[in-house]
Amino acid sequence: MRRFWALFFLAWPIVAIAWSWAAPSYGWWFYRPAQSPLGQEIDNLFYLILVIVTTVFIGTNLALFYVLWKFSDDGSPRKGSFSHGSHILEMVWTVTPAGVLLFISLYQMDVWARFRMTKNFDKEAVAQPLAEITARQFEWRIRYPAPGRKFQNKAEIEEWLKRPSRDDVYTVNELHCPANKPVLIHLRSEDVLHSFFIPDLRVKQDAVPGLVIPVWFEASKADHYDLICAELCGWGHYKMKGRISAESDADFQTYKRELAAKQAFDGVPAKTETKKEGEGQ
Ligand SMILES: [Cu+2]
Repeated sequence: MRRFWALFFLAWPIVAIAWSWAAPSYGWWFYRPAQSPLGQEIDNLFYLILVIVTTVFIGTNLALFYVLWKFSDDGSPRKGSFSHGSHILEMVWTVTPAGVLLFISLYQMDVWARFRMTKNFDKEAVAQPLAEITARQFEWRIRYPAPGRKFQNKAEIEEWLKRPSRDDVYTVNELHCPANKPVLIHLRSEDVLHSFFIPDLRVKQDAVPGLVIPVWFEASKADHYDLICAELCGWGHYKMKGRISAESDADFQTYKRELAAKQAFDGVPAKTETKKEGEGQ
């Protein structure tokens, strides 16, 4: 029994490693590898941090095991020794974690800058934004510029963000985009804080009332991706779910044209059909 605590602390790293080893084959890991180039780099950062904390965790537990095993009370009379601390030891375990944190913060700067800093965004994506997305309780409202519309300059985009155009195309919860190239959306919120989250692409950005936030992402291949809200935004937060359909550029243009035609449909059948009806009478 006197060895119990030593074995107890030895068991945890073993359990953790065995668990982590088995997890991917049971589907208890990321449910899908990142489906975007930047997402893969974010995963690499995650794995780097995982390796660091695993090393520290195993090292700490082994040290704990050693001390508990070696110095547990075996009944023999021994005199305790009292320590008032060690300056060197204090320095080592303060400077080492500080160094590790500094390394991580410098190492991730490049990925962060590419994801967040507007000056690094893809120029083409910035010049022709895909859509404006307005989060509200509890849906994603999407506004595309008219099919074929090309923005001439930044001022025109700002104007478009301030005032909707008559030929804009609207939809809800179903965002289509071209695959294999960076696209940019302008994110806003109509009511409370929401969070625009595409887990497969490792993209997450808060939608903040009063702000218009540019967010870019790139889907590596034509596929469907979940779009969910990652900020508890009210009773219906759980159902604030959309879908991203990444497709070929041509398919995307067709989709937008069809959506625009559906929206412009006023209930009167097209001219040729009207004529036929007239002929029948
Ligand atoms: Cu929400």
